[in-house]
Amino acid sequence: MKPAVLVSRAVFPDIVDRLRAHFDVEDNPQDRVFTKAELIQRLAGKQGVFATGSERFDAEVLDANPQLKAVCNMAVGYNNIDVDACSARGVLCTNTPDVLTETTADFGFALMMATARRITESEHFLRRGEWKKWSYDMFTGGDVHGATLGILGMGRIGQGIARRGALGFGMKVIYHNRSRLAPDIEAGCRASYVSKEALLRDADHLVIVVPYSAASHHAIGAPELAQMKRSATLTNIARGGVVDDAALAQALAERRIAAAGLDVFEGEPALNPALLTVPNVVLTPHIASATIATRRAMANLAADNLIAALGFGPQAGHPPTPINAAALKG
Ligand code: 8YV
Repeated sequence: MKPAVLVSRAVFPDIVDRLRAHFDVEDNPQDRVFTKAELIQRLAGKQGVFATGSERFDAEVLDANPQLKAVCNMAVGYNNIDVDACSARGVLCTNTPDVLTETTADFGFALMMATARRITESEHFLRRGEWKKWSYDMFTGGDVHGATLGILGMGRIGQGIARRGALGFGMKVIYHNRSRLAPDIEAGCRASYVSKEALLRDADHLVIVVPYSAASHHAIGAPELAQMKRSATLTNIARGGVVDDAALAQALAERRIAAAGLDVFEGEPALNPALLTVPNVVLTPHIASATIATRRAMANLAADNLIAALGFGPQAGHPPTPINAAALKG
C-alpha cells in the first residue's frame, strides 16, 4: 500500500501526478483554505503533507496526527510551521529556497521602483479621468538611480536586490542583518553593513526582506518610522508582522515617510483598512514569487522534498532542502 499524503491547496496538476506515482494523494483542486479543524481532519492517516504558507502546523495539529512524518512547504518562508514542535515529534520540515531568489528580488526591486516613482497612484489618477494637463510637480517622486538603498535582512533575496541596485542603478547599498556577511559576499553585492539606526536614518529606499519570527515582530514600528527620512520609501516583501501596518498607515497619512510598497500584510489576506485610505502606498497580493517558471520550480522542489522525505525517489531519505534535519538527527 502506498503511503497517504495531503496536498493542502490547489497546485499544478502534473506535479500532483508526480506525487501520485509514489503516494495515495488527497489533493484540493477546489483550493479550499482549511480551518485548523479541517486541516487536522484532512491529515488523518497521512504521513506527509505538501503545504503552503496558508496552513499553520503547530503542536495541536501535530499531536492530533502522530503518524505525520513530513511537512514540505512550497515557500521559502516557514513561519507557518512550528519547527521546534516538529523536531520534538520527529517530523521533518522542508522549504523551497534558491529557486525563487531572483524572481523575488526582481519583484522587490519593481515594487520599490513603483513606490518611489508613484506608478500605481498616478495610474489611478489617470483611470479616474483626472489627467487634464501637464504640471511641473505632478506625481514627482524620489529618484532610484544613485539613491541610497537600505536593506533589512540580507539573505539570498536581500543580496539579489542589493546587486540590482548597485550594479544596475548605481545605488549606494547599506544593509543591516543579524550577522554581518562575509567580505567576499559583501563585495559581490557592493553592500556595506551598518547599524539598524544608520540604516533607518540614511536609506532613501528601505526594503524589508527579513524572515518573520518573534525577534523580527514589528521590527519596523512607529519609533523606527520616526527615524526615517520624510522623503524615504519603505517596501515590505518579507512577511506581514515584520512591519506594524497600523503605525505605517499613520506615518503615510501624516507624510512622515513619502510612500510604501507592500506585498505582505499582517493577517493577510485581510488588510488593515487604514492602508486602503492612504494614496501613497502600492499594494500587491503576496505575489513576489509569482512567475509561472518559479511557481513550478517551487512546487517541483516541494514535491522532491516530500518524495525523498518519505523514502522514495533518487534522493530517498535525503530531501534536497530540509529545515530541521540536524535537529532530527540529534
Ligand atoms: C509563497 C513566499 O508564494 O516563499 C515564500 O516564503 O512568501 C511566497 O513565495 C507563499 O508563501 C505561499 O506558500
